[in-house]
Amino acid sequence: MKITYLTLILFLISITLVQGIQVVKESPQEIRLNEIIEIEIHISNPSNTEKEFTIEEVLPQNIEVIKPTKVFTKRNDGLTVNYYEWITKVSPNKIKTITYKIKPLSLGEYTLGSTQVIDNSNLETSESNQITFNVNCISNNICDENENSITCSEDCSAGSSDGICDYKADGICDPDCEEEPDCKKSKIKVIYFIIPFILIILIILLLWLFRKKDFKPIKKINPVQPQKTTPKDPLSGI
Ligand SMILES: [Ca+2]
Ligand SMILES: [Ca+2]
Repeated sequence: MKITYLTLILFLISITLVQGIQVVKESPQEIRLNEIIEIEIHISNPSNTEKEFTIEEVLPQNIEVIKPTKVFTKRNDGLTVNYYEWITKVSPNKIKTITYKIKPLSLGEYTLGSTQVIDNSNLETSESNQITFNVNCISNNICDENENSITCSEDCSAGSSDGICDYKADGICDPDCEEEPDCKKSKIKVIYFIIPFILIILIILLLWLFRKKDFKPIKKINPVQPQKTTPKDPLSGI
């Protein structure tokens, strides 16, 4: 009996999940700097009635909005964030796609959090997947200040001075690492050279000091002047 009830509950849950709206977000995985990226949000309405949704998409920092140009602002975890909002209707058993365009202003990885989709008929909220994409450099054969071996592998070789520590034993001492297998060896070599050098200098210094002490100039002793004696008159005592 218990098994029957459990099966029924699981069946109802599965119906609810299937009946729930699906929100899927997608974008290209990488673009070049100064390019515009288009993001698509697909909303499916599996029910037999038309539904109206409010869609909220929080935008990442360091971007320029391209289309639509109108953004809203709110406080989120102490930060002021920009977001898009759309109110749209989706026909029964249909999928609607909403697109927007932004222009990332810096190199590196961007993350777009989940899109919030609220069913206005019952205020149930659905969330999309998160997505990430990379903004790569425009190669000019120079490892520029804002570039590194991750964002611009064409210009910045691994192990170079680019602000990223490439910790690996590849025969290159990366100057960005505090410790690195290839840097340790060279440090040990320097120590082996410096310590004997300092010891030799100390020995020479000590020898010089001792020598200086042993050869102190002898104080001049005034020679004893012979006392002048007046010759006695041999007849004086008589
Ligand atoms: Ca460059
Ligand atoms: Ca480096």
